Amino acid sequence: MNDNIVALPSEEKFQARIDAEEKIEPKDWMPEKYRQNLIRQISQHAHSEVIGEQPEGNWITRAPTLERKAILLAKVQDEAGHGLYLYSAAETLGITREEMIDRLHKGISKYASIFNYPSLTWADIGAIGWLVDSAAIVNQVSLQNTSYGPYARAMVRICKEESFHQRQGYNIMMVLMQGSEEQRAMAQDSLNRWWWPALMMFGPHDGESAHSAQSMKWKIKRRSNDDLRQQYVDQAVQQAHAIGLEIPDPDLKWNEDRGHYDFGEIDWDEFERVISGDGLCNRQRIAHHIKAHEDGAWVREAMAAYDSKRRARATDVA
Ligand code: BYC
Repeated sequence: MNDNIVALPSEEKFQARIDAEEKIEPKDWMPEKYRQNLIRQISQHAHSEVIGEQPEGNWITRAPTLERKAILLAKVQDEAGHGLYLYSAAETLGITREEMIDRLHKGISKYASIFNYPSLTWADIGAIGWLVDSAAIVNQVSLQNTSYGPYARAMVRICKEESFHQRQGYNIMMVLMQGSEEQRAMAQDSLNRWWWPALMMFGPHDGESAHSAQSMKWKIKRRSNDDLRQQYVDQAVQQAHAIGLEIPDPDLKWNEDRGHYDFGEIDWDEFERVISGDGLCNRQRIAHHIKAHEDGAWVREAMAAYDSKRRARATDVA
């Protein structure tokens, strides 16, 4: 840290470190609002990874081949791992795992709206991998440069794994599009249902985003919601066309002047409904998580007992 920064009062010193692209680490001083905002975003990110296992897990027993089943199993396990890295990163900010889970169960803490839509067909597994993981990558590549060290470092590994997820999803769609009439129709139907929820993953328009201004100033977020969404649309449209899929948006049009696709308006009423708990699967997702958490209580208790015994033995030896 340079001498000029050391001489400033805490808040200004903190902002100067952010402006100088220094990473903030767990034991560093930070404004309470920075800490709370990070806990909010990282814990919601962690919940999204874990709840996202549900629509995908729905198809593990029905994957069309053993190879597809093995790939899907590995992907779902990766998502659980992402949840673990992110919960661990959030814990460095002074919140416990139990508190975060409790907030999820009480509906205080959100998770990505897209996981409140059902996975009805095998093609939906392709659409989730292709569209949802692509959206996650576009966002998370920018988060590799977020100002909080543990969050930034978690993102590096997560992005590598999401790239594999994206490819397996796109591969499912590609193979279906090379198949029978019914298979092509199934892939198109899936894109029709997941396209708009995928665009909602980037959050409200910049002007409506409650947290963006402060999060950008603190470099928690590095790019705006609309900016990331535009990048996503530009790349997804080309990927769809390459395998013969049509984007379900009559307003989609290449804009030569902007060098980007123009696209239609998201149904923001639907977005609001889903993030307020009234989507197609919200209740089912939370009920399932609560049951799995309760069923796993004995594992946590056994691990805690083992850990305290191990520590006691280590103290005896010392
Ligand atoms: N869904 O001020 P804003 C995955 C909320 S998982 C639900 O713009 P912010 C995968 C927002 O939380 C990857 N809620 O917020 C896993 C806020 O409400 P609160 C998921 C949303 O934080 C398994 C309010 O709306 N990725 O890929 O500045 C299988 C106002 O919004 C959503 C991440 O979590 C939404 N879509 O920006 C397969 C990325 N959008 O908190 C795949 C990390 C907004 O005040 N998160 N809200 O109650 C972020 O980058 C940011 O939090 C967001 C929102 C861009 C999502």
